[in-house]
Amino acid sequence: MLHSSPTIVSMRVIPVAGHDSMLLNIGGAHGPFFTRNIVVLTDSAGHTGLGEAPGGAVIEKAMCQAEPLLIGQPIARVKRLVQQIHGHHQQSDFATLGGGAWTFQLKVNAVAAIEAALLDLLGQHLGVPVVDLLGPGRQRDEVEVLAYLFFVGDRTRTPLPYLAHSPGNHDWYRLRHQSALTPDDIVRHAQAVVDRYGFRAFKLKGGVLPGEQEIQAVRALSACFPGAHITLDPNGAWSLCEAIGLCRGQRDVLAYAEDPCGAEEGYSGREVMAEFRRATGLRVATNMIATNWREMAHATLLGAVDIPLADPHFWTLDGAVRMAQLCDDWGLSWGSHSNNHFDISLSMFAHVGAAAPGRPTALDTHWIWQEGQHLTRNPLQISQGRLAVTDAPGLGLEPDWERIEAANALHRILGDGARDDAAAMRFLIPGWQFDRRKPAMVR
Ligand code: GKR
Ligand code: MG
Repeated sequence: MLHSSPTIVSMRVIPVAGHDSMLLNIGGAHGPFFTRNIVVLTDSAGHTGLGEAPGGAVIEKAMCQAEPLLIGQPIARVKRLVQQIHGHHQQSDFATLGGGAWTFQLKVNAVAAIEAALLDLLGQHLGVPVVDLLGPGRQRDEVEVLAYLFFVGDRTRTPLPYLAHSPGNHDWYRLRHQSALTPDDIVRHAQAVVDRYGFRAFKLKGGVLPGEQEIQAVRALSACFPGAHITLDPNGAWSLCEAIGLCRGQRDVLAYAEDPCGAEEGYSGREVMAEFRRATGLRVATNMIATNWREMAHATLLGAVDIPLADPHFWTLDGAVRMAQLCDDWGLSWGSHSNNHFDISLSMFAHVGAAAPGRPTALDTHWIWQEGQHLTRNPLQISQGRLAVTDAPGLGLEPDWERIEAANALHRILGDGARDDAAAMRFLIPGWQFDRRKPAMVR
C-alpha cells in the first residue's frame, strides 16, 4: 500500500539572496547579489526535504503553483509527481528558450528543485542517499569539480554594495573581490583556489575580452599548471571563423572548447559547432546548443557535441543522470554547467555526479565565489578538487534556519530578484547593451 510511504504535509518556497563578486561574462557583470529559490517540503514522518533553483519570480511562481499537486501525496510517487509538474511547463519552456532565453530562466529549474526535495525525503524514509535513487545508483564516492575562474570587474568603479572582503583567513577570501583582467590576475586566482580547494581542472569564463587575450590567459594557466585540464567558455561570442582561428593549434592547452561559437548566417548553433569541431579536432562542450532532448538529438545527428553539460537544474536530476547514461553508452562525456548557487545545489550536483556512469568531466560549480554563505549546517566541502558523497540518507543536509531567514531577508530588499548583468556592466561602459556575438568589454 502506498500509504506506508509518508505523505507531504507542507511546502515552503523561499527566495534567498547572497553576495557575489563582479564576475564578467557575455551578459555583462554580476551584480553584488545573486538570488536563488529554495523549496522546503515536510512529510508526515517529520522529515524535511530541500531543493534549490535559480532566482527570479518566474521560477518562484512555478514552484508555488505545484503546491496543490504535492500536498497529501505519498513521497514514493516522486517520479509521477515530477512528470506531472514538468508536463505543465514544457511547452512554455520551449517557447521561452526559442525566444532566446538563458536556461536559468526556464521553469524546469523549479521542477528540479521540487524533485530534489522529494528525493531528499524519500532517501530519508528509506535510509539511503539520493545517489542510490538515481539511474544506476552510486558509481563513485567522490565527484571531481573544476575551478571556475572569471575575469572580474573593478567594483570600485561602481556605487554598488559589493563586498571588499569576506570572512576567513585564506587569501582567496580577499582576492575574489578584487578586479582581475589580465592573464597574471587569472593565474593568481588559480593559484589561490588550488591552494584552498586542491583543484586539478580549470574553466575560464570567456566572452569578456578580445578572444586573443582570453587565449593568452588559458595559455598562462597551462604554463603555471602543466598538463592541467583546462577549458574556455565564451558563451558563443566568437564567429566560426574567429573561433577556428583562436582555437586551432591550442590542443596542447585546451582539454575541450565550451560553446566557442553559435548560430550565424542562417545556420543553427548545432551546425556551426559541428563545423568548428571538424575544423579544429577539439572536443566541444555545451550548455547552449543541446539543452533538452530534442536539441540533443539534432546535436548528435550533426556530430556537434562531445560533452553535453547536462546541469540537473535544467535537465532535472533524473534527466541529467539519464544523459550521463546515454553519454556512457555512446562514447560521449557527461558534465554539468552551473550558475551561482548555495550549498543545497552543491549537494544536488554531487549526488547526480556520483550516479553518473563512465568518466564524466570535472563538474562546473560557482561555489568558490560563494563558499562561506551556506544555508545548511553541513555544506559539502571541496577538498582535493572533489566533493565526497557519504551514505547519509537523502541529500544529507540539515537546514540552518537562521541562515535561511537571513538570506530571505536580504532577498526582500532586492525587488523581484531577476538576474540583470547589464545593470552592473553599465558602470564600466555607459549605455552598455547585450550583444550575443560580442565579448562584453568589446564595444
Ligand atoms: O555565471 O556568468 C555566469 C555564467 O556565464 C553562467 O551564467 C553560464 O550560464 O556558467 C554558465 C556557462 O557555462 O555558460
Ligand atoms: Mg557554458
